[in-house]
Amino acid sequence: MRYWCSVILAVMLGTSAAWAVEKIPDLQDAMPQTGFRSVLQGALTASSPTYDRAFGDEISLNCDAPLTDSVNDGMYVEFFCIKSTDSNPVELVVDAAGTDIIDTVLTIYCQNFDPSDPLGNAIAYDDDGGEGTMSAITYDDGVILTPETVYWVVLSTYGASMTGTFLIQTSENLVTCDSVPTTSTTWGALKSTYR
Ligand SMILES: [Ca+2]
Ligand SMILES: [Ca+2]
Repeated sequence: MRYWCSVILAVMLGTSAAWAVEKIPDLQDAMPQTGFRSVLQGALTASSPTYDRAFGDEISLNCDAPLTDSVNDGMYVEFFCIKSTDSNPVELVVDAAGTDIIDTVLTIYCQNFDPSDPLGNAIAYDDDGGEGTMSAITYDDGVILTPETVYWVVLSTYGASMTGTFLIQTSENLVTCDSVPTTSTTWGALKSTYR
């Protein structure tokens, strides 16, 4: 309740100082999540990288989903390099049973995902499409990824100072791209942004 009171207060105050102090994106020590699996998992902690989370609603398969700036700057974030193995929709569901972040946000970006430009290059965004405040992009959303093409799944908190574990169940046609030769190049380019 105290959280929601804070949210309401923050809305009333607009973009005032009710939200946490902004942080500078820091991906220096972030590591890409790899592995061939249908589960994406990890934890957001006080040492996680941060970015200025966007806000959105619509899906665009042309990598131009209309995202807008949000007041939620400096959100903890983790991102996964993924690809689809076919032309069917993909599904990603934040599993409440394996997640203790109280409110997640899930975004899929086309390559490249640039944390310093969170409004660009997105294909899908979801805040509360899953259980409670958990995020989910489901089959009926129709998010079709071009096979063998790199995309980025970005999992962040909704609000400031939220931490905890997360577990994202994914469809079988979604795999992480450690076997994709461009991964290291992509990651290097991403990290070089902050060096
Ligand atoms: Ca912002
Ligand atoms: Ca949410």
